[in-house]
Amino acid sequence: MTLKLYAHPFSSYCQKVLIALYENQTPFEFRQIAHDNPQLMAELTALWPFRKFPVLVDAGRTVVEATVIIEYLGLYHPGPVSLLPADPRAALEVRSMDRFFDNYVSTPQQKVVADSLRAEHERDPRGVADARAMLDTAYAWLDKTMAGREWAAGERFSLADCAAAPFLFYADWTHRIDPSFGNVLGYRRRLLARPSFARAVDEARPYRPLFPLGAPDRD
Ligand SMILES: N[C@@H](CCC(=O)N[C@@H](CS)C(=O)NCC(=O)O)C(=O)O
Repeated sequence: MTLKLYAHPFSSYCQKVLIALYENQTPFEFRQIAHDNPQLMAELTALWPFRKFPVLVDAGRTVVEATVIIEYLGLYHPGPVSLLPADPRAALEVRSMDRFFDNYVSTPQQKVVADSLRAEHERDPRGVADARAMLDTAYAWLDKTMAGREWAAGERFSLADCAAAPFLFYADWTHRIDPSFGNVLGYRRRLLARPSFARAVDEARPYRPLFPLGAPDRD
């Protein structure tokens, strides 16, 4: 039975999983999230009442959380590109970098964007300032960490790079990466050149007008 992915092409967490699927050319049915499609939204709500996406369905089994979905694909639908090293110690470094990108790049980036969608009287300036400060700290830490590394956990493209690609992509749109962080910017460029991510970026182009802070004319 075909894998079903409930996702949207413009969503960063969905792109994280799409990269893994594209790396291995894994076939799947794209169930595209559309808030004006009540049937689809009811399906999503029944699968995962938090209505967060991506959600993967494999022969009646529901798998949630982008990281877990990617690990699940590696276990149940493996392809030629392994995104988690077999050596548990090397895998720990990959997971550690994956957590960094989720918690210290994506979370503050989403905070800034979500706040911009709120009505003026519901905004949280202190929370946004903290989120921007966290992004600055993350860029500085990553710049040091990436010195001499091609990919997030070293020489091989991994789960951590699936996270880094969309999160650094949108983080730079949201809170510009300072030009002094050459290692981060070079890494972001390598990610954009990776065919799996380039495909996800291209598929999301039509939705750029939806970016609430205004999509820059680049990338
Ligand atoms: N922790 C989740 C986060 C998923 C997430 O935040 N997805 C966003 C799209 S990028 C979403 O569902 N937004 C809709 C909402 O929050 O209602 C994961 O790792 O998959």
